[in-house]
Amino acid sequence: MLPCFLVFLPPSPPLLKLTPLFAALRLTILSATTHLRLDPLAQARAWLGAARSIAVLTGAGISAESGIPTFRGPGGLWNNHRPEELATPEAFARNPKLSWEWYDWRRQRVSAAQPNPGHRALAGLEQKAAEFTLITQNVDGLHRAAGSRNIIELHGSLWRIRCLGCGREEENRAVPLRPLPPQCTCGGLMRPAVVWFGEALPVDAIHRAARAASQCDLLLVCGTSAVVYPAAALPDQAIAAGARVIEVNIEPTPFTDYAHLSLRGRCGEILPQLVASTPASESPL
Ligand code: BV8
Ligand code: ZN
Repeated sequence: MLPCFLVFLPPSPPLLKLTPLFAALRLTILSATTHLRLDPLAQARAWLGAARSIAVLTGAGISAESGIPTFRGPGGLWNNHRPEELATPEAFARNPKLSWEWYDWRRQRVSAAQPNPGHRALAGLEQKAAEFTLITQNVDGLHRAAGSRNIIELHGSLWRIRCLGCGREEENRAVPLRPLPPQCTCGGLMRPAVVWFGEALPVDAIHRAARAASQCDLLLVCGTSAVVYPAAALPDQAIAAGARVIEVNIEPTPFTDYAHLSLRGRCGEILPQLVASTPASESPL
């Protein structure tokens, strides 16, 4: 990056002789460092407006303003159980009823919640962008409820259940879900159709996500602590492929130093501002 102090170096007397040359140099530096001066939100809008292909990666933070506890934030704990303890095949095998009571509690919280302005802003952005892919780690289904369409649910959905016996999978929106644990018509035990820690992600989902991240012009990373893999590797893949990456989070994350821009604030406040003035994408980046 160009040493910015150069930008503000007043022309010293000897340099006056070089005035035309100095002025030209200064102009070059000024134009080359334009991006250093636009306020971050304006810069983000400019990049978003110029992007032809946009991808977005979201985490629990985007649903926080809908009243859904995040994994690592306040209220993340359930009955003194850390989510990572409950979201595992071992926890389910140990006590399927306890695991289902947690998922049924989360389904009840989500069914009482509404998408927030952050979810809706992304649904609006999808309408404007020439190419748009929404990659979410969330299993709450609030992006779809907000009107987003091209969604990759990397970690599955709270609203689908799968039989451990015959493998049959179905959509189930019963709230509360009774009896717990639910049984399949084959008599098998049903589990939530989510990806638990230690389990592989659906191959199709992770391939589509990796492709979207490495082919986009701009990746928005919203409300994620960026610590759970392989999802947390997607921003690095986007940067490696030459995309610009903008992070939106109320606090810094392990990814912040790598982002081209990190906008500090709540998704429900920043995303509407970001998307509102973004023109429908015509020009390539
Ligand atoms: C796998 C579904 C292998 C279930 C979930 C050591 C190093 C690297 C990796 C590993 C390792 N040890 C183990 C692993 C692998 C592990 C992993 O990454 N562990 C982490 C903890 C280190 N990954 C796995 O196990 C994956 N599988 O690796 O399989 C394999 C391969 C082949 C064959 C067999 C096996 C599976 C990972 C998926 C697990 N399932 N969810 C359920 O939901 O019940 S993960 C779950 O946790 C979420 O989906 C999400 O991914 C993650 C939580 O992260 P976030 O969404 O970011 O939420 P968090 O609370 O952490 O942060 C919220 C953020 O929002 C914060 O930054 C906060 O500041 C911000 N925020 C809050 N409010 C707002 C906001 N921002 C803006 N606005 C606001 N209003
Ligand atoms: Zn079955």
